[in-house]
Amino acid sequence: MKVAKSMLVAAGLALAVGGAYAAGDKPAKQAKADAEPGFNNMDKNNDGKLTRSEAAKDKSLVSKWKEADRDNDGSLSRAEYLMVKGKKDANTVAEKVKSAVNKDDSSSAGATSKPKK
Ligand SMILES: [Ca+2]
Ligand SMILES: [Ca+2]
Repeated sequence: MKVAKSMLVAAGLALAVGGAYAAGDKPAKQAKADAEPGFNNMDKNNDGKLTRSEAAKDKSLVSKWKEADRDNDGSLSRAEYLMVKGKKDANTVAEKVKSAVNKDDSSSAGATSKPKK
């Protein structure tokens, strides 16, 4: 009887450990947070706005501060932040598409030069 009980405890422990591991195991999200501080991370006083000093970690954000602060109140609301970030993401995607298209061009050029043989 004692053995059965300890097996149950062990099973319960394994479940608890497994659950904790699953909860903490989000590598993709973690990597993204490392690459960019993010709004919530930078909003130290949690008022839903970024002051210029709060945003100082994000150099690209500071460099576009005037463009980002649409209502000129000296801080960025989440909407203002996302608008600037969205723009940046769109540019990144556009660049990726461009380089992909260029790659296709060079590979098709290689294919057309093949029959020359
Ligand atoms: Ca703040
Ligand atoms: Ca603003």
